Amino acid sequence: MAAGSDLIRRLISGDRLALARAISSVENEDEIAETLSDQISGKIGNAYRVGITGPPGAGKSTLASKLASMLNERGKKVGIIAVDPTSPFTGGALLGDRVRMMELGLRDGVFVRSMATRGSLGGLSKTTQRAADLLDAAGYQIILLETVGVGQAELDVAEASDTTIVVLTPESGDAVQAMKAGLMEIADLFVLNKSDRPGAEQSYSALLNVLQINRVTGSSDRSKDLWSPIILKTVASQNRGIEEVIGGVEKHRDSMLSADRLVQKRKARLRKSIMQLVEERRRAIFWTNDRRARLEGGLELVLKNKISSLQFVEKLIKE
Ligand SMILES: Nc1nc2c(ncn2[C@@H]2O[C@H](COP(=O)(O)OP(=O)(O)O)[C@@H](O)[C@H]2O)c(=O)[nH]1
Ligand SMILES: [Mg+2]
Repeated sequence: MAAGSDLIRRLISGDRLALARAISSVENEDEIAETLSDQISGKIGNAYRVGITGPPGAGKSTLASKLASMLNERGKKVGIIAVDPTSPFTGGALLGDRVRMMELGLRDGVFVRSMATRGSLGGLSKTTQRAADLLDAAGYQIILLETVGVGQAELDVAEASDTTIVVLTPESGDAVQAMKAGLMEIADLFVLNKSDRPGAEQSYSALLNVLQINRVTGSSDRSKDLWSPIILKTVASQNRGIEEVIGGVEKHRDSMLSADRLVQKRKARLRKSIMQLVEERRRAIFWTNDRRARLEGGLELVLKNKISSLQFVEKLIKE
């Protein structure tokens, strides 16, 4: 308990080591993790969260670091959380990229952190969100959440963002892949990175087409939004188009603010996280040693068809 409050006090005063420790604690779900999350409530809600997702190798980490640099030069404190097994922070990228990212993290006002991808699916988005909360409490104004857009867990993480950027490349089939992976539904901004590569124009047109079809047919929930996703071209490795991406995020934020969507989005996030907490708590309360023992005993009866699963559940709950 005391350890937790001391850590939070130091974290809020700008101690990076304390912040790193607190994130590890949340990541490992150790004994002070819940206390930490509890003690920062009231100190969060100031940061703007931007999800960056897309296929491996699209340039998400490169884009995140360029965005962070530029925002930092504009006087913002920026945090990057990468939930990506192929991310430079955890290996998989060229050494030069990794070194550049680490250098970025040494800057004052930029905090870089990768999260392990172990753990349950639901756990991943929960831990990411809690880590983002810690950065928020520590005064980071913009938090970039990088995830590989391949599965439900990653989509969940994207949901934890105020604005979601989907990064694609001119490599053939990306637009179609993105549709299949459900990325079209979550994107507020598309970034067509590696626009220095051949086929960039065709990919841009293809993507534009898909979006227009979506808009006309209203085939997604997006038709209810006042915001229509936009597409921007970048060459992240050459720092090209970065300013426009920041501008796009700001435009989306303003659009949400004016339509009161930001509050709704944050409420939805909060609702989910509170429900999740209730679930966890209920589960812990329910599964006493006694009930666990009775479960073991009951398995035999169900297996031998003496009682149905449902009947057994009723008994377990009632007694
Ligand atoms: N040609 C080109 N390469 C890029 C661009 N952006 C990033 N890269 C390179 O693409 C590779 C993968 O980038 P990375 O940011 O690690 O991708 P991630 O897996 O999506 O995070 C790295 O070697 C980058 O240097 C770009 O705009 N053009
Ligand atoms: Mg990466």
